[in-house]
Amino acid sequence: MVRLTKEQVQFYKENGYIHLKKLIKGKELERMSEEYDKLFSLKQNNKIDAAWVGTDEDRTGGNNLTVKAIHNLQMHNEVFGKYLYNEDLLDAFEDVMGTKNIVLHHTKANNKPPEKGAHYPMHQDYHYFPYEKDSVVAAALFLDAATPHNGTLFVYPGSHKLGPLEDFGPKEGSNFHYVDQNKFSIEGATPLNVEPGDVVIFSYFTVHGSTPNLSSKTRRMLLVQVHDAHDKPLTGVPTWPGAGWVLRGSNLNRDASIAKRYEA
Ligand SMILES: O=C(O)CCC(=O)C(=O)O
Repeated sequence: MVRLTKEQVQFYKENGYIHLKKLIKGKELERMSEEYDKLFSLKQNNKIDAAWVGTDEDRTGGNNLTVKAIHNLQMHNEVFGKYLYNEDLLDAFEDVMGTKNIVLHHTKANNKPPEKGAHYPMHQDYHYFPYEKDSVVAAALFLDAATPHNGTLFVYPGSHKLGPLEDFGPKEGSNFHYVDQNKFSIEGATPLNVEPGDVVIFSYFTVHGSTPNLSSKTRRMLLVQVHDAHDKPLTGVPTWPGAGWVLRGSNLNRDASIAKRYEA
């Protein structure tokens, strides 16, 4: 059990993110690392290109930079499901979210291949899944050390206080969402130099992104997105497998009627 200190909680409140060093370690980290590699190797022929390069159609052509992404990790291997119940992770979520009732939104692994790992433009996750009480929080677990040279995460400290920013993606003909790249340039952002096992927790309003991976090594990361059990989506019901799964506490609002039994 690793509860956040008052100073860490205050840092999160001020900055919209917190970098937790070596939160995941030992056998758990080793197994996740092994299963992550096996998964990407097994699925290499599936369509998993997810690079953000203008329009959606551009994703697999015209640019040799790519990110490989696999969603719903808990549907692939038990280690990822067990990770969702990691007490240290849940303690950290509870401490920054200020609730004991935490449910899953979705999971995703982003794999930036050596020499051609694409960047992520600066964005807020809010635009993908807005919620009434804005309780959505992400945890990025790094399986490899990452620096600005191999595509680490960059954040704009304090940007979570700005609320929803103008969404530029759709204006520019893309289904991706991103903020004004001149106002929120990657050069002006703060890089988080991470080591394997480090977790960065951030609000869905925190402006973040990453540089390309031009190094000779893969940069592996996986994301867990959660929200307060008693918060509601502003746009439809989430359809990710496992969405709404209670990770800590309980969900008093969960509808138990038979008619709703197939709903997330
Ligand atoms: O993988 C990265 O570097 C950034 C990922 C990210 O921001 C996202 O998937 O929303």
